[in-house]
Amino acid sequence: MAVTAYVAVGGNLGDRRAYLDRALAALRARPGVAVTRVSSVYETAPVGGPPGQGPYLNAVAQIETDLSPDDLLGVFLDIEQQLDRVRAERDGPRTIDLDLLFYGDAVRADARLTLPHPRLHERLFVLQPLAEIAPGVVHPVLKRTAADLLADRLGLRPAGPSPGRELTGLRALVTGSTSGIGRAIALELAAGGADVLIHGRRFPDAAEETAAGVRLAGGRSTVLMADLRDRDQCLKLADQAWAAWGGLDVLANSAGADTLTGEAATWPFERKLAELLAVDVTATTLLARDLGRRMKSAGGGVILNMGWDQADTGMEGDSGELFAAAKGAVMAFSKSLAMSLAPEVRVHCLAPGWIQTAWGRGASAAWQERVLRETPLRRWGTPEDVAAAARWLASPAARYLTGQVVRVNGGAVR
Ligand code: A4P
Ligand code: MG
Repeated sequence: MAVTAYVAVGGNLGDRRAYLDRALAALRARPGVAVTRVSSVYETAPVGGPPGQGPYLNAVAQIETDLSPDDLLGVFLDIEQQLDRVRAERDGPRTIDLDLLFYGDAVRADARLTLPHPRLHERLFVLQPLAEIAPGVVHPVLKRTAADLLADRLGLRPAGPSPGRELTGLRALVTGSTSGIGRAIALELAAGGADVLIHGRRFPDAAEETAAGVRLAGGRSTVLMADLRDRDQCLKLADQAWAAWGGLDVLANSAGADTLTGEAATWPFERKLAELLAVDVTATTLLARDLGRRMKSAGGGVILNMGWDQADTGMEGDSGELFAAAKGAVMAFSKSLAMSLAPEVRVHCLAPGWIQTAWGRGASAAWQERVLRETPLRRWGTPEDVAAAARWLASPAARYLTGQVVRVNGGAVR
C-alpha cells in the first residue's frame, strides 16, 4: 500500500450512525484500500447550506491505498450512491458525504478534484477529528500540521504535548528502517511525536525517504548508514546516534538479515546462519548493550528488539530452524538485558507472526492458506500492526512493563 490518505465522512439524514458505519465498512471492503485509523464520531452543527437542517455526524479515517486519487474519488462516489446519496442543492442535507482531505502530499486543482480539500483548514468538523488521529500530518500547501490548523481555528493551543503526541521530546534510533517493519516503526514513533534517526545499510535513497516521512510528521530526522555485520560499524553507529541529539530515549533494533528473498535465498544453510547470527543476534546485542548502558546512566530509555513468535513453538524446515536459532537468542537476551538495565531502562522484544513483507506478498497459494488457517484474526499482519505495538511499548503508558516478549501475531497459538 503506497500512499497514506485521509477521508472525511459525514452526514445528517436518516440513521446517521448507521450510514457512517456502513461507509467505513464499504471502504474497508475495497481492494487496494486499508483503513488504518478512525477518529471518534463527532456531532456537529451544520456549516452553510439551507436553514433548518439537522446536525451532522462527522469523522475522519486514515487509509493506506494503492489506488490513484481519481480511482479513490470514484470509489467514494460509488459508496455515496450505494448509501442513498441524492445530490440536490449545494451543502444540502445528505445521508453521507466522503471527501478526500489529503492524498500523501499531493497538490492539485482541476474540475474533478482539489487536493488538499480546499476548505478543510476552515472547518472544525474536519480539523478536530483529523487532529485526533493525525496531529502531526502536514498540510502540503499551508505547511502547518493538523494540530496547528486546529489550534488556529479554535484560538487556543495546548501548552504541552497533546494526548495524540505521547512521544513528544523522545529521541529514537530505528535500525533497518529503510523498509518493512523498521520503516513502519520509524514513521509510527514520529506520528507519536518522536524525533527518529533512520538507519540503513545499502539504500541511502530509501533511508532518506523514510527520514522525509518522519519530518512530514513534524519530527527531526537524520540518516545514518552502517553495515551491522561489522562490529566496528555497530559501535560507530551507537556513537553517532548518541551524539546526534545529545542522547537517545528509544532504540528499536529492527535490522535483520533477509535470507528469504533475492540472492541470499540461494545461499547454503551455514552462510544464512552466519548472516542471521551476525545481524540479528550480534548487532542487536552490541547496540542494545552499548546504548542501553548510556541510557541507564542518563536515567531512562526503552529498547525494543525483534524476535519471532514461532521461535517458541517451533516450525519445520530450514527457515524455521534458522529463525529459531537467531530470534530465540534475541528473545532470551532481551529478558536478561531487562534485568541488567532495570529500573531506569525498559527492554522488550516484539515477536511478530506472519507479517506480510516482501516475502509474504510473493508467497504461494498454499502459504497464503496456511497463514489464514493458523491465525485466529484471519489475516496477515502488517508492518503497521507491529509498529502500533512498538509505539505503545515506547510510550509512558507502558511504564510498568519490562522484559516482555510481545507476540504480535493475530493470536496464533501453534
Ligand atoms: N471534489 C473536488 N475535490 C474533492 C475532494 N478533495 N474530495 C469534487 C471530494 N470531492 C472533491 O462534491 C462535489 C464534487 O467535488 C465531487 O463530485 C468531486 O468531483 P459533492 O460531495 O457532490 O458536494 P458537496 O459535498 O456538497 O460539496 P463539498 O465541496 O464536498 O462540500 P463540503 O465542503 O464537503 O461541505 N456541516 C457539518 N457540520 N458537517 C459536514 O460534514 N458538510 C458540508 C458539505 C457542509 N456543511 C457541513 C458538512
Ligand atoms: Mg463532498
